[in-house]
Amino acid sequence: MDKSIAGMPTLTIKVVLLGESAVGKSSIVLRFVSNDFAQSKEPTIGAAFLTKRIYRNDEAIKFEIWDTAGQERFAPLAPMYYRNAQAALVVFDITNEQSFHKAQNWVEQLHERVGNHIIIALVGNKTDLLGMQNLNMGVKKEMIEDFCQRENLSYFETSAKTGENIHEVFQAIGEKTPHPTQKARRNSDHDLTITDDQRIDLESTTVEGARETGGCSC
Ligand SMILES: Nc1nc2c(ncn2[C@@H]2O[C@H](COP(=O)(O)OP(=O)(O)OP(=O)(O)O)[C@@H](O)[C@H]2O)c(=O)[nH]1
Ligand SMILES: [Mg+2]
Repeated sequence: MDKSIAGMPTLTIKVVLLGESAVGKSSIVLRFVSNDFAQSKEPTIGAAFLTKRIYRNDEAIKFEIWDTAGQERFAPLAPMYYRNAQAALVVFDITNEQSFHKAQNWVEQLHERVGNHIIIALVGNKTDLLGMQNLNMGVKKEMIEDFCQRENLSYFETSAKTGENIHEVFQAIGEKTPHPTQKARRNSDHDLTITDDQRIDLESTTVEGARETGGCSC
């Protein structure tokens, strides 16, 4: 059920998820949008687009989410998705140091190419695995803290599996985004927008092995 209330001002926020393959980007989105989790999930091809509304006081926040593919062959597509985004979730797997270094690269790329026009949240996902791992195998806390301080980032630890902190990450982005008065669009329910449970999978000709944009699969 679309719970949007006619006439309610809606702040639309474009969010992009970036990070190495298999860190859990799609799982974070799935948990946020549908409160669901899939133990074995196919890697994303190109990117997926989903939307989700949340309600805060007397306004709605509509997240337009671009869930990018982490496989290296799709990396050239990323600027297309982050260029117009207001916020980025840069995700790594908290048990995998290599994925943290990749996240650092994404943050540096965003700062270089988008400057301060984008809100960045660093997300360490899969906290549910921490107890099961040898502690030495996880990403060192000091390393994360140093990086966040240096780059002035918010940091969240999440588990798409248990749902820990997933809603909080998006809520924090909603709070950090400048208020509607000048920037946000006020949409009525009659606007031609994509509703919460529709999704588009994009596959681009520019990438080897991928096909032409498929359009809406709804
Ligand atoms: N234990 C655990 N597994 C997770 C979590 N999040 C994702 N996974 C698993 O990790 C695997 C990869 O998850 P995806 O969400 O597909 O990862 P992705 O970052 O979207 O990967 P790409 O689409 O290839 O970029 C899947 O088998 C998920 O079930 C988590 O919080 N905890
Ligand atoms: Mg994915």
